[in-house]
Amino acid sequence: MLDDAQVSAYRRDGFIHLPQVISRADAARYAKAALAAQETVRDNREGDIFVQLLQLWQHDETLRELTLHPGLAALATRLAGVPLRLWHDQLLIKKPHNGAATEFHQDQPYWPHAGSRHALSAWIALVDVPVERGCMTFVPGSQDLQDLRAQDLTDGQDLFRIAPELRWRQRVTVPLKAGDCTFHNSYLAHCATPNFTDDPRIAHVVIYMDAEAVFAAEPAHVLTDPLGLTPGLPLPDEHFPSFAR
Ligand SMILES: O=C(O)CCC(=O)C(=O)O
Repeated sequence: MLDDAQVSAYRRDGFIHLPQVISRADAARYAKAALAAQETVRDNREGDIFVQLLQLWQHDETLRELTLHPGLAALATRLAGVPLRLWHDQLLIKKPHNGAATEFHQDQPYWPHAGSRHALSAWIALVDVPVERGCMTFVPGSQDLQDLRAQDLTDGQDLFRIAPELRWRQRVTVPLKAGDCTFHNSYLAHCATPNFTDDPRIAHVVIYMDAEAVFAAEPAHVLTDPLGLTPGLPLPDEHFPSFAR
């Protein structure tokens, strides 16, 4: 459970670090499933930043358990303060010595949602993720910037071109042990270091959105484009399960 001080800190800073949301043993079990999923699930991303596998909850029984975990959804709901549904999950695997940072960006501008009161991601470390293996860095408070265009996460200067004041803000880098998690607001500026180690960095990310937000025709998105959704209507539970009680 989260106390009021933790919820207030999340709402002020836009992120929170929660140690051991799952045990190390469970993290190891999910890491094994993640590595196996690389053989069966198509990589959605070109380039060196990370391998991106989407919708594990639809492809893998073991990872489905993590994505749809009611305890994790309850933490997200308490932080968000609104009923949530799953937007999507993703495994983000930085290969050993991948040589590329995930550059500063916000998440929300990539997504075709309108009327969202809150969206957030649970970034769960399935292996130890020290700074050298590609942990996340956040700009606390940057979630207040909600009118920026989408930023290029391959370009380290892109966010600062459109929000130059962010360059001078304090950054917080959060190494995670296997089983630890961070939650971050969908508007929070964040990045991740390259993987300088001999082992893969494996993160499972569960993205929650406002259950009542509606589909917007733009921007295009790989998950909604094939579904023929109607702009202005909530996303269908069948593809985006609701955690609302
Ligand atoms: O894990 C990474 O490299 C970046 C993750 C990220 O940007 C996110 O989860 O929103």
